[in-house]
Amino acid sequence: MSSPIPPNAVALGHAVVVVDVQRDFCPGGSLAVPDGDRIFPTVNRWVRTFQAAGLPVVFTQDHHPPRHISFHERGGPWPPHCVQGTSGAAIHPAIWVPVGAVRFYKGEDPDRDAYSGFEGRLYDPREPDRRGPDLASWLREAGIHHLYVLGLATDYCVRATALDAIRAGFAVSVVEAGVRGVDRNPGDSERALAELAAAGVERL
Ligand code: VGL
Ligand code: ZN
Repeated sequence: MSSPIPPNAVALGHAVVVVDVQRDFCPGGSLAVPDGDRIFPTVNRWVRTFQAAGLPVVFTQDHHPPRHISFHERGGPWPPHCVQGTSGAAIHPAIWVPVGAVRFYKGEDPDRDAYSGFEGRLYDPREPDRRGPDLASWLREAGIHHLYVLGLATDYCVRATALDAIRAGFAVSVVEAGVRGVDRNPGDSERALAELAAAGVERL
C-alpha cells in the first residue's frame, strides 16, 4: 500500500493540507478523478496522525455558485461541480474531518476560477455567510512553516496550491500516495509533480 508517515513530518510548525477531497471529485461525482478514492486511506492516516499530535489539519473546498465561469454552460472547461449547497460540494463521507479542522472555501466568485487553496478564505460554521482570513495569513498566524499536501486533483488544485505555497515562502511536501489527477492529457499529473519538484516541493 502506501508508505508510512516519516516521523520528522509530525513536528511543531507543520500542518497537513487536504485539497478538495469532495464528492464531486471522487468516483460517482460529476467531475470524478480516476481512482480518486484510492487516496482515502492515506489521507485519513495523515489527518489522524496530525490531529493526534495537536497539529493543524486544513481542508480546502471548491465552493462554486451555480453557473460558475468554469462550467461548460459559460464556455468553461468543466461540468458543474462542487456547487454551493449540493451534496457534491461536501467532503467525501469516507474522509475523517476531525473536530477543530479548519476549512478554506475557494471559487466562490462566479466570474473567476480559483484552483489554489491560497485563493481560499476561512469558513466558520458559526458565521456561515462571512469569510475569515486567507490561507497564507491563517497559517502564518498559527506558526506554520511546512505543509504536507494531499488531495485532488494533482494536475489542477493540488498543483496550484503547492506552487502558491512555495511562492508564499512555505516549505512544501506533496504526499504522492495521497494525490490523484484528472490527466485530461495523458501525463499531466506526472508533469505537474515534476514541475512541483523543480519549484522546490519535496515529493514524498
Ligand atoms: C479542480 C477542476 C475544477 C480541483 C477544481 O480541485 O482540482 N479541478 N475545479
Ligand atoms: Zn472547480
